[in-house]
Order: sequence, then structure tokens, then C-alpha cells
Amino acid sequence: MTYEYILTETPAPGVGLVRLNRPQALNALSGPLMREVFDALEAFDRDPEVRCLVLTGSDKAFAAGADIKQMEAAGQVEMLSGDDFTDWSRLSRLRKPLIAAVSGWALGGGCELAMLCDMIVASETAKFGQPEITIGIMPGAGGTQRLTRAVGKALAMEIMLANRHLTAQEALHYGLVNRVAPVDSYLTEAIQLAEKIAGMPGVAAQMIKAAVNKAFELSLSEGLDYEKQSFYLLFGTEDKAEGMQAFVAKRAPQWKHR
Ligand code: DAK
Repeated sequence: MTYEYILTETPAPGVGLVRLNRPQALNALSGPLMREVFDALEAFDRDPEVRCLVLTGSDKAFAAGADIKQMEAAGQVEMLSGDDFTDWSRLSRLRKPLIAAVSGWALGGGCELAMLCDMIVASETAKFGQPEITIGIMPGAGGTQRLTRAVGKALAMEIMLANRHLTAQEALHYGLVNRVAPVDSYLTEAIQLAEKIAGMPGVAAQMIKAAVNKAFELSLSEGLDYEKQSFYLLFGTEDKAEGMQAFVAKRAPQWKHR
């Protein structure tokens, strides 16, 4: 499939990469661009040769938010009934681990898009913010919830009410990102992390992702129950048998990802 606003590649074994490619608008997240992102990530999610996904933008901008020029003409009805703003939940349904490689601006929907990923590798120039209030609206794709959980109430309020930006180092300090790397190597580091994850048994990786995300949805006892059921299910996989046999035989495991 050919895309207009994104590029796709498989830069390392088991890794599917999607790059936002609308540089003239700092990767503003228009409806057509987001549809391509969802389609490409879902295609990698279905591809048995791919076990970890990476989403990135350019060195200058991961994404400067939803497309303000598209939203300017929209009223309540268009926003409520159009696909463009309801579909973002498709990202939460991806089963394979998804890493955001973020450099430059990650504002508004760009910050929310990064936070929808499972991990974030940031470049030293990454700047995270939720500036929606400066155009008369508020975060609508998870900012008030995910950012607050990541950095705490007081700082989240300041970011959203006073348009404070977080630097990459601040984001690292608060646990919003996994690591910070120089601009010329952040994407390589993200791909290397993805390759490492892609080299793990795939079914276990998917179940770990699902269980960790449940920690944000369920009570502790419900989450522990969910974890236990998933744990037992993995004892039915070929990779469990292989992993334990390989350990005992002191050899490297050969994963089948089933
Ligand atoms: N939309 C459209 N165009 C944008 C844009 C955006 N968000 N951000 C930048 N651009 C365009 C600029 O208009 C300019 O285009 P031309 O004038 O050259 O045609 C070009 O990109 C370069 O931008 P600048 O000239 O402004 O570049 P600077 O380096 O001077 O400034 C900046 C960079 C990132 C500080 C600035 O561009 C900026 O403030 N951008 C807007 C940031 C912003 O307010 N973002 C939040 C948008 S609201 C939802 C899903 C998503 C959302 C909500 C709900 N649902 C699923 C329900 C998300 C909402 C938002 O993100």
C-alpha cells in the first residue's frame, strides 16, 4: 500500500517502523494522516514477521498536534460524528509493543500520541506540551488523564493551564520517557530497543503489554487476577516449553512465537 503522509519500513528483524512525513506542517495530525498511521500500525500488528512497532516523526517535530487548520472550520457536530477524532482508540487495541521515538515538538495531540505508545525514546531536543488552552480548547485524546498519571496532578495542571513545556530531561525525571539520546542516535536507540523486544517470545510480549496496561484500568486485586490468568495461559505455548528446556540444557532458545 502506498501512503501520502507517512513512510513505512522494517529497519531491523521483527521491527515495523512508521514515520510521520508531513514536514511542511510539523507533522500536524490531520484526519487523512491519522488514518494512514492507524492502517500502517494495524498492518504491522497483523504481520507475523513483525513483533515490535516504532512510531516516529522528524528530528524537528514528532507532531505539533492535531491539524488546527482542519479543526478551525469544524463545529461540535463534525467533531462528534466524524471519524477523524473518534478513531484514536484504534491505537490502544494494538497487541504488539509500540515505541515512540520523539524528537522536537510533541504538542497537543502529538504529546497524546506519544503517550498512547507503550514506551518513549526521546531525543535531547524533545519538547512535550499540551497547549490546547491557547487556542480555546482542552486536551481531547488522553492528555488530562495520561499526563496526570505520568507526572502528577500539580505539574499536569501547570502544563495544561499555563502551557508549560517539558524538556526531554524533565520528561525522563518524571518517568514519561524511557531514555534520552542525542538527536543523531535517538531513532537508532529506539530501533535497537524494538529489535531486542522483537527477539523475545512474541506471545509472552503481547501478554505482558496487555497486563501492564490493565494496571491503569483495574483495581489491584482485579489486576493480579488478570496477571495470574495470563501467566497460566503462557504454560500452553511452545515458547514456554522451548524456553525452559533451553535453560535446563544450557543452550540458546529458538522461539517460534506461538
Ligand atoms: N496544525 C496545523 N498546522 C500547523 C500546526 C498544527 N497543529 N502546527 C504547526 N503548523 C504549521 C504552521 O501553520 C506552519 O505552516 P505555514 O504557515 O508555513 O503554512 C508550519 O506548520 C510551521 O509552523 P510554525 O511557522 O508555527 O513553526 P514555528 O517553529 O514558528 O513554531 C510551534 C512551532 C510547534 C511552536 C507552532 O507551530 C505551534 O504552536 N503549533 C501549534 C501547536 C498546538 O497548539 N497544538 C495543539 C493543537 S490541538 C482528539 C485527538 C487529538 C486532539 C484532540 C482530540 N480526539 C481523538 C478526540 C488534539 C488536539 C490538538 O492537538
